[in-house]
Amino acid sequence: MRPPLRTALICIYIFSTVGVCLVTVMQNLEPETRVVWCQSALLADGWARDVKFTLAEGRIARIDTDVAPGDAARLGVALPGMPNLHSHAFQRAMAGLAEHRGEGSDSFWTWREVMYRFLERLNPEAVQAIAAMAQVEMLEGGFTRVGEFHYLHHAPDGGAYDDPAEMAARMAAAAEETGIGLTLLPVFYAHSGFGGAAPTPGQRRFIHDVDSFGVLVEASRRALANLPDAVVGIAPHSLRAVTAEELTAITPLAAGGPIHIHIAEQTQEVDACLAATGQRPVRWLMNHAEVDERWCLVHATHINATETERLAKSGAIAGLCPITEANLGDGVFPAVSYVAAGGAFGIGSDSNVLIDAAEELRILEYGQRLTHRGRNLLALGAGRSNGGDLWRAAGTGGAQALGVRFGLRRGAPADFLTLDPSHPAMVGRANDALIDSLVFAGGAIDTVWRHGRQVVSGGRHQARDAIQARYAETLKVLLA
Ligand code: NGQ
Ligand code: ZN
Repeated sequence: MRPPLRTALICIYIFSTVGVCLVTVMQNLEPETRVVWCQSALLADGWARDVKFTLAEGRIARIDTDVAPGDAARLGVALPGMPNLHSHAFQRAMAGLAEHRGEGSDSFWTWREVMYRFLERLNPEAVQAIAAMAQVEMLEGGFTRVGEFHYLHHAPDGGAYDDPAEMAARMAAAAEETGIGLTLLPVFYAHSGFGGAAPTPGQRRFIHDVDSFGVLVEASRRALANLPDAVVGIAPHSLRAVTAEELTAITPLAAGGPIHIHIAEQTQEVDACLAATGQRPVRWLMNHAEVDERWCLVHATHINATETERLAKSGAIAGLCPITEANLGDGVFPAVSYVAAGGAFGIGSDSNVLIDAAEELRILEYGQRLTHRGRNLLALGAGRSNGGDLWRAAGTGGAQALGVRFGLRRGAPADFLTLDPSHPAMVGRANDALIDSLVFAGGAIDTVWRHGRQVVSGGRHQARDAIQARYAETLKVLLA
């Protein structure tokens, strides 16, 4: 090549590289605006057709209905994303590994032993790798925000990490990688049973006193400070793990954020609570704490009629995790009477043994059908869609439990998914009938948008390949 020509080519290369860099920098500085058009959408005030969403700075800046797509990206049917109000991300990596029969009779408590042995091997890098994988599956499964009930705080020997919020920072890092909305619920855990019993060795990575927990909550806030629209609440683990005095002492640390607790999952725990306090867990909690809209009672599975009424009237959310509750043999929450009493609920993937918003709703409804030998039990009245009512109720309740608001409206977070109405399970359906098919007939999610960004296309998360490869490497070591 002649020297002048080479010089010219080098110059062109340099200028175009600099140009591309400048454009990239400017794009990053510009608040990203996108316009997408959906055939139909479930908006906060009902179904609409031919809907154009203008997305800016993570929010829905504008909604136009009955408009032509123009040059906007064309999508199918939009639904607001589902909040996942209860997750222990690390448990995803042991999904399916506790499904073979042991020597005695297997139960929640023997599963918990397996889980404790599994978590002994987890370091911060592994926790981030597993959490990212679980969050990818959550987004693909229709969940756009997760409430991480986070209790794996310390090193394997029980000693604190240099940064007390090391593990919280890993949750934030995973959320940054996957784009999921994060509500972090740092867990206070101090005892192995009622009456302030000392924790067992298997619990040493969870333990705080009231003072060190205050430090953790503050450090967790800092760890999430740069994550868009993150929320921090608190979670007393259960009445087994927290005394009355500790509960009173830590509640103010929520500072207006959500307060979650595991409450009455196992009959053994109800019996132990009765023996220790003379009251059942939900009754005890409502007598000892101001249970209101800030609260989420996870696994209020075992409640009697009085507790059902009281919880329903309190404004708190019942956190239901139907897949895990079935998997662990917990029992069936009395959802029909609770909803009839005006109770609010949301859904969570909890142990993450299987991650799918529609399937949580399906198992929730099927538990009621099997119990009552009826159909369409959680639809709110005659002529109403079972799937549609479940999606709206769990969405509204789940969002409240995670400190945000549910629904597609102007100014709301741009957190939504779209369905492909030509999918065999969806074809020929419209509006709520599409949600019925999603929940009960295996309809599929096509795209997912979170904080205004498309994170899932064709049912697949954009970072799935890399996150799955790292997860596979992590598991190779963990399960060796
Ligand atoms: C948890 N999971 O914290 O991971 C619990 C098990 C316990 C559920 N409750 C441990 N599903 O409750 O003590
Ligand atoms: Zn849990």
